[in-house]
Amino acid sequence: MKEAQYRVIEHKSDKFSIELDGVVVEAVARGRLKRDGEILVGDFVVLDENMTEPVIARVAPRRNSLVRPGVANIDLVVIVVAPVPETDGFLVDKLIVNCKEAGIDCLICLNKSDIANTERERLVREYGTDVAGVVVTAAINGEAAELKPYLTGKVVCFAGQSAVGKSTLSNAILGGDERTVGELSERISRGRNTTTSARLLRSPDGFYFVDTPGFSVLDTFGVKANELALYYDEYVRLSDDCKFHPCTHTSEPGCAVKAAVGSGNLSRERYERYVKLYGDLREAEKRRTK
Ligand SMILES: Nc1nc2c(ncn2[C@@H]2O[C@H](COP(=O)(O)OP(=O)(O)OP(=O)(O)O)[C@@H](O)[C@H]2O)c(=O)[nH]1
Ligand SMILES: [Zn+2]
Repeated sequence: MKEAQYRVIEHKSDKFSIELDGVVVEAVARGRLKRDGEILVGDFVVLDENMTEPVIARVAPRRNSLVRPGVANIDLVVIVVAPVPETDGFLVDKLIVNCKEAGIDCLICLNKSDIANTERERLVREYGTDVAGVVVTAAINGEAAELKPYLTGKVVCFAGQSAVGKSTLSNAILGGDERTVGELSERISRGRNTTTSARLLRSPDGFYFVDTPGFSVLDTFGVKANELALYYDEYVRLSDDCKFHPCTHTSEPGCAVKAAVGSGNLSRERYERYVKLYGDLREAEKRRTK
């Protein structure tokens, strides 16, 4: 028989809340597994059959993980943007790079469509090939129907700048279920700065929401300058036609990416941000080697 794999949904001091088919059990770790980072929220674990109490014996291999706070096996990062506050394109660009580097799908959610809903086309044009989708929501009115189908059965994490509506959106999606609502009000009241551990909230529709205090997928931004272009699908596709191999698509002559930007086939704004990010990464690398 296949061993039962429990999902770690919360970690408090030396106790892990682990879940299987909606039933939550408290378990402890022994020995090496007690060390920081050995067991993360989102991990799948197997219990020690020889113990009468639930003791975690093993952690299943992770598909991916993020740090600070540690979460494993995330399926989808929802990058939330809105008409207000004005979108920080660098943040969106970096979030996408980070998701790709970590091997996590992401999608863009344009929230507050009740205020304005004119950006979808631009977002599809800029990011269409790099994300699983671009959806539109009005969380304040509970409108999240476009987003929901992407979440089913997944472990989902919301990211994006302050005040775009991440909390409102998660309430709109998780709301309605008493157990979850109770957890949510606790979530809102607990001090956001007093704890650094993440936890998973299970939604009635069968997905898991990564609830974290001050979560920032950005904390791990550590790609190399000359690898940055590998995280832009269209640049990878065009690079065969560049004169130089490899081409950073910045100052090389005969660059197919630059040509596509010039002819309007690629977003100039995103390209200009790429050049800036590339330059910043180069600078940081130079400073480190000095
Ligand atoms: N008009 C409109 N306002 C919204 C919508 N969603 C959220 N808001 C408002 O935007 C403000 C910020 O919403 P939050 O959900 O707190 O945003 P957040 O992204 O969680 O912000 P941080 O916690 O700072 O990261 C609140 O005043 C919300 O009422 C929406 O769909 N339409
Ligand atoms: Zn090039």
